[in-house]
Amino acid sequence: MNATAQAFAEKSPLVVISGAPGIKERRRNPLLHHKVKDFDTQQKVFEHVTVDSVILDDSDTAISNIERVLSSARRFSRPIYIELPRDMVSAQTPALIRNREVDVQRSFKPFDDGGARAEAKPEEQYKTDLYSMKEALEEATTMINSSIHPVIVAGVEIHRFGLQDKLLQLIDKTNIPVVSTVLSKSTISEDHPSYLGVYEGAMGFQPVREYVESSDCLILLGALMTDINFSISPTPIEQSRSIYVTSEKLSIRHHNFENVFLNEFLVSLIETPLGKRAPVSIEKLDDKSGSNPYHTSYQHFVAEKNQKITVKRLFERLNSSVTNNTIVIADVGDSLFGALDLTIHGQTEFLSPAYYLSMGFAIPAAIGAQLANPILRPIVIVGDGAFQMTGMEVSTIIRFSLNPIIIVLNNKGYGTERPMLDGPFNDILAWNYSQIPGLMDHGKGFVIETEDQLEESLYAAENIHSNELCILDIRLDIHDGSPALQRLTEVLGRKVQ
Ligand SMILES: Cc1ncc(C[n+]2csc(CCOP(=O)(O)OP(=O)(O)O)c2C)c(N)n1
Ligand SMILES: [Mg+2]
Repeated sequence: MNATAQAFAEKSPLVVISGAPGIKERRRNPLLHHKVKDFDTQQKVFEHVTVDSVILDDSDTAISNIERVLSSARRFSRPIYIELPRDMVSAQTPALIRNREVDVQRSFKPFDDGGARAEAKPEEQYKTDLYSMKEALEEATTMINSSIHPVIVAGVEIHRFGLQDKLLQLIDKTNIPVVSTVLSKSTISEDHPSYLGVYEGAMGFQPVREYVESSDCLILLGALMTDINFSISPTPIEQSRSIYVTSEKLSIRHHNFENVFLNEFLVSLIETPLGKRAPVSIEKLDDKSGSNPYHTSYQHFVAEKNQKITVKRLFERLNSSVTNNTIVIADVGDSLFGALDLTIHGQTEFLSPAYYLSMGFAIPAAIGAQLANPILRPIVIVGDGAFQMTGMEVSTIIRFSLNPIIIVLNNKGYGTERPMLDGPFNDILAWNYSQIPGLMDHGKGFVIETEDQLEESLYAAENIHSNELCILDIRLDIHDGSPALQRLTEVLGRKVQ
């Protein structure tokens, strides 16, 4: 349920397929095992975290209903729910009719996307309104061409709706610089010359924040307006300087345009007469913030013998393990904050639940990511607290012969919480993470206390144990934290008090 809620909040098109008692078993409403309340309770619960759902209780309509819900998942890039009573598994359906018109809207339930689209609308209202589009384009073109330093904020919908190539076309045509959000990190390769960095409000790299927040024309493409993405900043983004388009709405300054959506708007924008500018770069070697991901220590790590490992040094070293053949998966906590400073070379090679922020994402996500793309080796960065929630999925990892490198940030508990409010509730049982491969009789575990042990272990994980699961237990000081975490907890701590 929580995973589905996370997918809903972060616009991931998840398909939940759920078994149910057979239709014939339901007569006289018996107390069957697994039943919560009524036979439709499960569907009703899931309706709150899905955009469409169906119980396949009629073989005549089953196919069209499946097509409809799958189509809803694609349109809204959000989860759907399919329930299959057990005596319908082998039911015969009428022959499949191809190219059927799918009524996406038929069972679409209203949801509130932070005010974006609080009401369900009939399907035709999701078709682009050409008049609205024409006016929007005129206004957007004038605003962009007359601006002094525009910047594109590439949001997570660029990835969810497969619009990366279109984004690149817009950037190449205009030379407008681009940032990602925390949730959309690596939507564009971080080596792209027009890429400035991740915009993270107050916890981010200062020159990127200053560039974005002083822009006179922010082009927000498919970004979720979340606190983590945007507002934890002394000078947040202003609507009066923004073009804000998603798969559900478009506004330019304070004007709202009906029925103009991200994909069509982006395509049209590429075709409009937008001027080409001189390329922009920001001063990447400035290290005022103390956490500059472009600083030389990030590029050329040299391990110091017997030097106790710290979070900052760990990520500096990890940066050189991130290549075109890896995908970085970061769990919630300092795993995410530290990982934001890694440079991701490929497109969509960084995954993290950076909005809903539910702990326990990374280990199961590694299974999905590697099965979906076996070429990429996952580098999984996970806190000890998060690992204790879902870490047993390493068993599935081994069963499917997957080979992620799992970096456990072992700081004896909920490190992210300690600076805000500390107490015994932040402590967890100390596990010996490096012995898990031994327990499962597969893979290799390492204990890391110092920089040189980190260097040796990563070398072994990458060269000697490259085909198997590796778990690195990074023994950190209990109060250590990334520079980004220190800034974030300072802001949040003030709010909690
Ligand atoms: C399921 C869930 N429960 C609680 C939280 C609140 N929370 C955010 S970070 C955190 C601590 C995470 O601990 P750990 O995984 O060890 O990472 P660390 O903070 O130590 O880096 C908690 C409890 C959450 N985000 N998700
Ligand atoms: Mg921890």
